Amino acid sequence: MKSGFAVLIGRSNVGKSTLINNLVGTKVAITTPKPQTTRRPLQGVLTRDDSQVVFVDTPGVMQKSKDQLTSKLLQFIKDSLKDIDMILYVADPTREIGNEEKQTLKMIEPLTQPKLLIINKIDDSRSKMYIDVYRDLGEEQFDKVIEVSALKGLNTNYLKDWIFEQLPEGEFYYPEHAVSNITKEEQLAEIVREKLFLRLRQEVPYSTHVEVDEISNRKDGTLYIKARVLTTEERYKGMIIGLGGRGIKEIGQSTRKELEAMTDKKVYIDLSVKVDPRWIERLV
Ligand SMILES: Nc1nc2c(ncn2[C@@H]2O[C@H](COP(=O)(O)OP(=O)(O)OP(=O)(O)O)[C@@H](O)[C@H]2O)c(=O)[nH]1
Ligand SMILES: [Mg+2]
Repeated sequence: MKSGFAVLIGRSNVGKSTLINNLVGTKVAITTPKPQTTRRPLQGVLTRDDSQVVFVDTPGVMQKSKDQLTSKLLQFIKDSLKDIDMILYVADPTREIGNEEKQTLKMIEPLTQPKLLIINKIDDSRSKMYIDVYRDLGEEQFDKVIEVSALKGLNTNYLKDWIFEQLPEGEFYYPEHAVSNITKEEQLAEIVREKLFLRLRQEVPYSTHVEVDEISNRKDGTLYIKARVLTTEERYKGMIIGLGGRGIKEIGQSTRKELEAMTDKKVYIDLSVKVDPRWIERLV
């Protein structure tokens, strides 16, 4: 048997979470066009015959900033680099190499595990702009370069084959059919957070966190969910709720639609908004 941990690392928005979902074959991580969507090192699992790879999604590396959330996320990234079997560095060739790339490259420099540079978003015509720069970087500092589109699933089978080839001998870490390490409550909270990120502007999404208090099956077959949206400040609370409650209602509706498609059940979701600035401290 073969098994191992493959960590996905890279700056924000390069498509790490989109790629995990593609590789695992189901949505385990949330994805949005906004930076810092991923906040925790979530694991996605892919098992093929007698081999199992555990992908570790990480928050995007962001320029050194003094805010508490960014420093916490950076610590999560550093912790995720311990005890791994390979490094999957994801790059976005529509954007040039900047300080964030340099910071990320420095983090993986001392590591001796196999290093793969994944050049993502090749479906986007703007990827031509910097693709050669990333190809050169790959030649110099990586064991292998693979170009993919996580969104369209281009070349991802080839990518999987390479990953499986690097796996060391070992027992499975998860049951054969597992896809992720997160609980139902955590997955639900993440889906609500995705909808918040998609709807809210500027700094507001970064003030929010979601906690799920109840998931239960009602006698009539509906799935009942009670969740709280937490925000750091009173003024954001109003913005999340929106005029006449329209904002929070839309967030609830889009969450419900996704859950109904996922579970094939009727879903009732009870969402409230609370001011609680201490959620960042509780983030683990
Ligand atoms: N065109 C194109 N867009 C992509 C591709 N992969 C991801 N995206 C888009 O890029 C944006 C960011 O994707 P995410 O998967 O959330 O990126 P991430 O690296 O996980 O970002 P953080 O969690 O914030 O670090 C989303 O709008 C995706 O739809 C791709 O292959 N092609
Ligand atoms: Mg992500």
